[in-house]
Amino acid sequence: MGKDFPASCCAPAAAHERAAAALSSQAWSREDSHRDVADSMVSLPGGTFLMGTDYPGGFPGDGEGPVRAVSLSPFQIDKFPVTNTDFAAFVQNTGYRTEAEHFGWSFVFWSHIPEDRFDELVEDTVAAAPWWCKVPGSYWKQPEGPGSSIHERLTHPVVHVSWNDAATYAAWAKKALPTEAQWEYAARGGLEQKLYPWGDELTPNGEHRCNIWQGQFPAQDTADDGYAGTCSVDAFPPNGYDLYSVTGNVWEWCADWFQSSFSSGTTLNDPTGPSDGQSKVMKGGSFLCHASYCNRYRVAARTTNTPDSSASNIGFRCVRPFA
Ligand SMILES: [Ca+2]
Repeated sequence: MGKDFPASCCAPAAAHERAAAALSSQAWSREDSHRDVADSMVSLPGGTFLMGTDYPGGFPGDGEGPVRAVSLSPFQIDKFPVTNTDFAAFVQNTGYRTEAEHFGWSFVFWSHIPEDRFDELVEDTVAAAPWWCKVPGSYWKQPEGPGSSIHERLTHPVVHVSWNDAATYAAWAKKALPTEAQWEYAARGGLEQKLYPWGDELTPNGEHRCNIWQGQFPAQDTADDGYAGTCSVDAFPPNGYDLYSVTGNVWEWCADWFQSSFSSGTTLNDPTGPSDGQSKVMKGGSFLCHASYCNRYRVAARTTNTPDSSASNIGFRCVRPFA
């Protein structure tokens, strides 16, 4: 499997039939939280930066290049991806049910499903990416389906949230999803044209700086970085702008519709992407990204998924205009 393999390694797209929406109340107490990282935002001055990459080890088909100048107005962005604690507060306040709940299932990575319950829990797998399992009853609060919980993962990023879910949360929080340009500018942390939020070396001085995959994908994750699956949003040091968990851990939804061709002509001001499309941009890579298979944990890397898709490695963070 080479680098031409489609983005289904990153996160599978769902072919959903719309289900009738019905609100339900879900009990939750914020006192269950170990720590509250909600509403921690950083203010960024904006300005002009170089977006994208011409790095030869990237994925030209993803539209990572060419490098182009982008100018941004000042904005604020969450230091952390939205956590399970954050999302629980939203659900408690609004009674919101995610699309995974409406559809009755989501995608779970195969090795996170208990071996002795695999046949019971898994309804189907993705033909082109059989490590993605359709698990009825999996959603943000039951990340591996019935019998699983987020109890020990309250400071982990929420997962199994679709783009539509993320946008609804953002509106509730009086925020918005970041444009891809905002996300990438913030992720770069003030560095120019570096591969990662901290520089060009994946493991400086042998230290892991993000939660990705080690070992043989998809058979064995040796978790040399300390984690197989998601980890707490503050498990690794922040970048130069004090943003945590920028690369690895979970993919993060952006506001933009996906396109794969850009020009490098004139400086773009506050670009928001195409006016319509089929799927949304995701940035940052996830705990499934691996150097030999999907090195999309670089700041310029990108992938895409349909707005109603969800999986166990997709989350988000929010922005708001500089007040
Ligand atoms: Ca890991």
